[in-house]
Amino acid sequence: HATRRREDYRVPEYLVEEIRLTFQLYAESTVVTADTVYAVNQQSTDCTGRLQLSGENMELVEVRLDGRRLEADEFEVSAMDLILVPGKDRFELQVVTRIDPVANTALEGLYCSNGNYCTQCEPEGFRRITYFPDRPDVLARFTTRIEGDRQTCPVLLSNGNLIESGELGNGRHYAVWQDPFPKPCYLFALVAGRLVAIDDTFTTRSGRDIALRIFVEARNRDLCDHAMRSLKKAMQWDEDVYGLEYDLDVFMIVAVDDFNMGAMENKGLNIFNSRCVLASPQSATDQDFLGIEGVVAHEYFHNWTGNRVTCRDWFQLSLKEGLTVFRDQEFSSDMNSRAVQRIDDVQLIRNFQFREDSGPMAHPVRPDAYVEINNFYTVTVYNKGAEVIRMMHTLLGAADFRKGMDLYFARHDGQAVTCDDFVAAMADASGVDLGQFKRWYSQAGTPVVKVSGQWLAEKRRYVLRLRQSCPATPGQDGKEPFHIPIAVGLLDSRGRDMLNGDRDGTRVLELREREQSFSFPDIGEKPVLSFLRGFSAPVKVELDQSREELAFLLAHDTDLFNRWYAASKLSEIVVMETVARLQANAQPVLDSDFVAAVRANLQRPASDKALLALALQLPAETYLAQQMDTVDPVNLHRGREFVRSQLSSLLADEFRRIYDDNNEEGEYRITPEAMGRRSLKNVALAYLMARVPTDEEIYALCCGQYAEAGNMTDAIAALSCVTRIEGRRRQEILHHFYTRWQADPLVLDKWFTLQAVSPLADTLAEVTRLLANPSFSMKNPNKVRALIGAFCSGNHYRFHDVSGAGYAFLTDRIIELNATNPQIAARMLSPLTVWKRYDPVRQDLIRRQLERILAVDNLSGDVYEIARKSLQ
Ligand code: B3K
Ligand code: ZN
Repeated sequence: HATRRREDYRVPEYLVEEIRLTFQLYAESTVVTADTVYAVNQQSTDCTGRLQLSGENMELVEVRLDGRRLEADEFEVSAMDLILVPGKDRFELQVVTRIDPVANTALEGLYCSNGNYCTQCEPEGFRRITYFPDRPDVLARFTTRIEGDRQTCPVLLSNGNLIESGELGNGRHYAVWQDPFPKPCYLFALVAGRLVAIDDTFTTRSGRDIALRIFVEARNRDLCDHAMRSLKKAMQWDEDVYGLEYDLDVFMIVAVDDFNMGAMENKGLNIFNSRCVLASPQSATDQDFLGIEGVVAHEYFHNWTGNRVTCRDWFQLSLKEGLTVFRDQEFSSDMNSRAVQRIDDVQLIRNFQFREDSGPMAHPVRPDAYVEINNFYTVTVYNKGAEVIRMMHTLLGAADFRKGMDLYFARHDGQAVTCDDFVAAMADASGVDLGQFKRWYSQAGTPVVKVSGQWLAEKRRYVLRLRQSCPATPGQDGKEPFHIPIAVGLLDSRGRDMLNGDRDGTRVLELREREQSFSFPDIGEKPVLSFLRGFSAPVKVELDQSREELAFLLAHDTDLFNRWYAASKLSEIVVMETVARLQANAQPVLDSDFVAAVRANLQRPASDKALLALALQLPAETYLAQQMDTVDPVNLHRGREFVRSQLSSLLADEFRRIYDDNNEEGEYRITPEAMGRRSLKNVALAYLMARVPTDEEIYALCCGQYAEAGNMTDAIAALSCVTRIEGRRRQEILHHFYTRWQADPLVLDKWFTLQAVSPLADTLAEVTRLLANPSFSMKNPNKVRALIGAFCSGNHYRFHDVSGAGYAFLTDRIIELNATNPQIAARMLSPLTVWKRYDPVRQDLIRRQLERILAVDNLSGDVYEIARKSLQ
């Protein structure tokens, strides 16, 4: 398992002028003929004369150089590459390979899903199709001819435009696609199968008509409207906000059931996990609708940020991913509620990215080394990467940021570039010095900002003292100070912003030193500090704020994000205090000021219901775990449940009123207001159901909501409450749901997940039984995530049972998946990586499982890298 390093980058010795591919599709034996025109790269200084092509998991049938078939001694072929010395500067190579799409359970390269053929080539899947320079800085024009059976594969698709099609006899037909834009091979795609198309059009601002087409299996025909609407909105938004138009005559999306991640931005032919396309109010929740809108937009936006301008090497992955996540977040903010979107995005950073940053897999946004690049499609590269872009947006302002984007495209359209190139465009367009800022790309770890504020009455001045530090991460001991934009507000006693003259009463401070003070003149009364508004930087804040101040911010902050933050901080303090009491064997009591603050929040007329719903939710156990020196899963769970059940009984009337006031469900809409109302109602229901012992009337109410729900959001909300409570009715309702949705694999994913995240004592036994359910399959990544992933990553309490049974269970599954789908196996490892945060007994149990994994024969590079780093 070799390590690859960013510093070892060399420009390619040969470039590709064009590649013509022919696929003769047969389920177990597809023949691929690749005719490729190579030419020596004038830029290259390595003159080895050797052409080294990557290739894995296929049979090499023959190689021809300018038409002449090469003898076996004229090339070298190994399990990973093909090497030959062409002896000329420009030549055409024909490579014929044979592959088995049906046996391909890794879902990388060409594979079959439900009898349909599809591909996944990013990052290094093209090398499972043919021998090729499988690296993103080799861009080529692709022409693809597909031959297949007309019955089983009426639809034959690839990138670009269809230039020819026809019959072949023997029941077979063909299609030829040509992509006019040179692209790296990771953007290549092929789809063939029995699919139906949903058609629409979009007219660009320059007046070109683009055909939009979503391909799905016939049974899913009616589930594409939302994805199509989302696509059109995304196309419009990219024109409006960035002046970016689509560039081919057709844009296609294909939905497949077996897919390792969410979706893939192949040029003109995006391939999606069906989970990120299909939706109806009956079968998808509000979260699903939002998720689909976001992913459809994300993949579409890649057409410019990723495809037209791509990455020089995979260390630069965040160049396209961080930027495209930022773009999809902004799109979703414009389409829905900006504050809710921000809170969701920040929760992801706090719950998962901070955890990654503090564990053995911590890496910079632009990593320096990897064993398996698939392991670096992480929350750090994607979501912290998006925060880095957002900070530049904050530092430059929207107008200069846009100038920077324009300059980036003007300079680099059609090129494969680096994160440095992106930052240079931003700096040059705006005149802002981003030299120090670039440390966000190179230094891993979450910076900590320690804050102290002082109001000097006699000087009418407020002084803020900030100190930054960043903990060591693997391979990076000392860190240089970051350039951090810190947005702050100061509120007077009536909750009004005092920093007038600043935008929205918010001032952006630029923290560059390890220690720096900022002074605010003309502050005539002691202000309440609203710090890090909108989460202006991905940092941890150490700031002693009293419960009174937090309650005040929760009630009055003009920054809606910080209102939520205050609520979440307040509940964190209260839950952690309860946990500490439980650990000390003391009787827990609920702080009455906290109850009063929550009550006030419930009684205030809710201007934004979605925000109120978010403020009412207690922080997740996975987040709270990070706040403990030694994680204590049992008391953590009990403490959090204690707070929930206490709030439930003390505020039963308020929750009931909120529930009743928001229970009117007319025609289903997915507007922000309607989603906000549903989420508030369902948070109230969850609190009502958290009462111990269960209130019979409430239980009936909950079952009634399940039975009468006209949409999946309400049905799942009710079902999720029921699955947390033992009893016969639980079984009946779960059985009812299963029977009702048996034919819909995406809805069944929810059914698996609800059982996996249940806090009940026999959850692991239930999860183990569900592995044998006929609707479950270890070959389908969605199912693996829905059941095994949900239990191990979403059920902190039961997974970390001190018997170690959860750890052994996960390890067995990882070993099984290692042999079929290494990417998914490696993903599943993440809850084991943070073992050092637990007590000695659990540490020992987890370490033994990690060692068991490392002892497996034929361990994939994917699993090896994460298990190895975890033990170091
Ligand atoms: N670019 C793809 C991710 C490919 C992941 C391969 N393990 C999806 C996306 O970010 O849009
Ligand atoms: Zn992406």
